[in-house]
Parts: sequence; structure tokens; C-alpha cells
Amino acid sequence: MSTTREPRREGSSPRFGSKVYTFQTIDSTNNCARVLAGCWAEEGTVVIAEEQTAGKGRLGRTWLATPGENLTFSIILRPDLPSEEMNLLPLFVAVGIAAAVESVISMKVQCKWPNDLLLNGKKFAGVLMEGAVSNNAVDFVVVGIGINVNQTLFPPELAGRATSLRLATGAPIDRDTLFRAILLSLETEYDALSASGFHQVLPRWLSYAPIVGRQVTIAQGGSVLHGTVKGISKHGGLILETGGEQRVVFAGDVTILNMEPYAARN
Ligand code: BT5
Repeated sequence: MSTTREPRREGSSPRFGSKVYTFQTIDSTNNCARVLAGCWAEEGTVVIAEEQTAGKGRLGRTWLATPGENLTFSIILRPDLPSEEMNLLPLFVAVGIAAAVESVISMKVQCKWPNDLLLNGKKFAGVLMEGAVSNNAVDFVVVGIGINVNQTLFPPELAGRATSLRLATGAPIDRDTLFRAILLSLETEYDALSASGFHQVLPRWLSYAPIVGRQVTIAQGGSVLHGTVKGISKHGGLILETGGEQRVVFAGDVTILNMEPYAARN
């Protein structure tokens, strides 16, 4: 594993990206950022890599990205947040990424609960949060972000489900411009929500995610639930009506297996 340490990327936002650890190859930027967070790295510290040998998704899944064509990075946050509000953080990150990507490529982005971003109904980005909690408050959160930027060929298991900004727009995207736009957007959202309360992200997120009223199929542990989405709870859970009763499911436990396709946003 080779490492270099960059003091700061030109033009990056004041706190997010004020310190960037850049790796050619690493197992997972989230693993590295977790170690740094445990050593009191400052909020906004970023770990970015050209290649991950063990890129992680949620629930033990894998993130696959061709080296040198995409963005795979992690940001350390230290939000002043009770632990029960932690599930709002993926929604804020999705909104921050969506706004930045829309500004760079001038296309509509959709968010899919809890942590996916879609273009033309296909996934181009995912978010993996890993956090530490002490005394019922969030100690730190590592926000891992994988974005398919210029990749045009995907392995067979992702074919038809994955896309990239390049595939969606037909043109290569400057990764550094996108990276800086995302850091700035995330910092702007984060500062606003830290002041107003993270629950304020809900209407913003819903404006990117026409999910309410849709039929979904969800895997939770060993069982499968079918139901209608009634909304997102104030703590970021999916409110599902199933079998005549409402229940709230959280991202740590569930995967949406199937959902009616999203309609295009205007
Ligand atoms: C995610 O998990 O979508 C979170 C992905 C987070 C990746 C970043 S990269 C930087 C940081 N360091 C890490 O080690 N991870 C983070 P999940 O919702 O579980 O989705 C994973 C699933 O998405 C896989 O099982 C595949 O089906 C699919 N997938 C894998 N790679 C993909 C890709 N490049 N594009 C679209 N889908 C992909």
C-alpha cells in the first residue's frame, strides 16, 4: 500500500477536505478513516483512494469500482447528535451529493432510501456510514462515499443496475471538480442542519425521492416484508404499512429488494 499525504486540495472547502489523505491503493477508505477518527482526526478529514482492494457496502456487501475512473472516499464527522438521530445522516449525505452532482452534470438525480443515488433509475453512488457512539451520543461518524464517475464497463452482476455520470451524460467528468463540489455541498448542508436540527433534512430528501405511496419488498434479517411506504420517520426510518399495521424499519437492518420504478422528476 502506497501513501502520500496532501496538505490540502486547491479550492476545497474550508473544513471538509482541509486535510486529505490520498492513497493509490488501500483496503477500504472507511477502515482507514475509522482508525484516524479513533486517533482524534479533525472533523472534515478525508481519506481518498484510487483503488480499494476491499471496498465495502452495507451489511457485508462489496463496493466494486475500476481504479482511476471513479471517486471512493470517506469523511470524518463529529456531529453533535443524539444516537437515535444517526439514521438521519445518510439522508443528509445523499442530499449533499445529489445537489452537487446536479450542479455539475445538469441532470436530475434521485435518492433511494436509505443510501443510494440514481440516474435514470440506475445506481451511480452509494453511502456507507460507520459510527461510534458513547453515552447515547455520536462520537464520530465515517461517511464512505462511492461514486461511479467515468466507468463505462461494469461487471456482469451490476450490468443493468449500475450507471456512471459518464454513461448518463455521454461525456467524461473531471473528478477533481466533482470531488470539490461534493465536499462543499456536504459542508454547506451539514452546517445548516447542525444549526437547525438534522430532522430538517427530511423534506429536502423527499424532494429527491418520490417514495411515499410506493409498494416495496424489504429483506429484514431472515424475513421478507411487503408493504406500502407511508413516509420517513423523524429519526430517518422507513414507515411501512404492512399487514394492516405500521412499522418503522431502519437502514442498519434492511434492504429494499424490489420497488415500483421511480417516476421521472420534473
Ligand atoms: C453501498 O452499499 O452502496 C455503500 C457503498 C459505499 C462505498 C464507499 S467507497 C468509499 C468507502 N470505502 C468503502 O469501503 N466503502 C465506502 P449497499 O447499499 O450495501 O450496496 C452495495 C451493493 O451495490 C453491492 O452488493 C452491489 O450489488 C452494488 N454495487 C457494488 N458496486 C457498485 C457500483 N460501483 N455501482 C453500483 N452498484 C454497485
